[in-house]
Amino acid sequence: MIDRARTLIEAAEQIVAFSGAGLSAESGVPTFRDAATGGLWEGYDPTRLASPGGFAADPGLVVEWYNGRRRAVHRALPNPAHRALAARADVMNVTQNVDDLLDRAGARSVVRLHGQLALDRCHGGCGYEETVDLGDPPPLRECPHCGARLRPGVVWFGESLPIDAWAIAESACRTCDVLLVVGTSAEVYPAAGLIALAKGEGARIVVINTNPSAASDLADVELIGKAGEIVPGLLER
Ligand code: BV8
Ligand code: ZN
Repeated sequence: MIDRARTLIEAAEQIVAFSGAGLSAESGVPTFRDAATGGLWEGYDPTRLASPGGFAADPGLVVEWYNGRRRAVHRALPNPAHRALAARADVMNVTQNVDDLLDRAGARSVVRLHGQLALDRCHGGCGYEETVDLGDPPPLRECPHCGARLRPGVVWFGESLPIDAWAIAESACRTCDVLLVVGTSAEVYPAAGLIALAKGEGARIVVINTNPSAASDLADVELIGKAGEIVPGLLER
């Protein structure tokens, strides 16, 4: 199976790597579904916290939850899968992740469909945004421009994706020869729709995941295992 995947990759002109929380799991960053398990956030539903309604209901709790994730990302290190992806300048990274591990691994251009933890932006829509220190993230505060609240620069459930990132990702997935699907449950839309889109345009789908996922049915090759252990062998020249 690994050889079949490597053959597809070697024959490909254009390769896109579509990644989710499983890519960063071995770096110690809890996956999205785990983010609410294991201690502090036991019993909190991430899809509620990662939403405008959750923020309106308890903005302090939501900012605390994000700041806990920001500190976890700050402590984390890129793993061999981040480094293997970053080493292939010819592979376009389209990620659902909001951490900065691909950048820290040296990836030059990362297309972020769901925003990033390292930014705060105005929830009032005035356009103000500011980089935050993941190691010492600021508490809930007001926008210096318009007085509305600042919130993490991520895309919440019910919010639309950044237009330019989506356009780049969509056109790359339409034209790629191989789509690597790394560490995602492929349950969140519209991002997960990129897999069927690529397949429909003739791309070969190589899935790398520790478990079967909603991407399994679309896979030409499905490699069950850890991204940090599989991805380097797939991409090293
Ligand atoms: C929108 C940023 C409308 C925030 C995130 C009903 C049906 C279908 C769709 C919907 C529905 N109801 C609502 C919707 C739409 C909704 C949606 O899809 N909901 C899902 C839950 C059904 N989508 C939205 O709301 C989107 N916006 O639709 O807007 C609109 C349209 C126009 C105008 C205005 C509005 C916005 C979605 C973005 C939400 N934000 N993240 C934050 O991070 O806090 S999504 C969040 O979950 C993550 O970012 C990630 O993208 C996503 C999915 O998580 P994964 O990355 O896949 O991680 P997960 O934990 O699920 O899985 C990890 C995988 O890794 C597992 O498979 C595991 O086996 C594997 N793994 C683990 N370890 C390893 C590994 N694999 C390899 N190696 C390992 N070591
Ligand atoms: Zn503002």
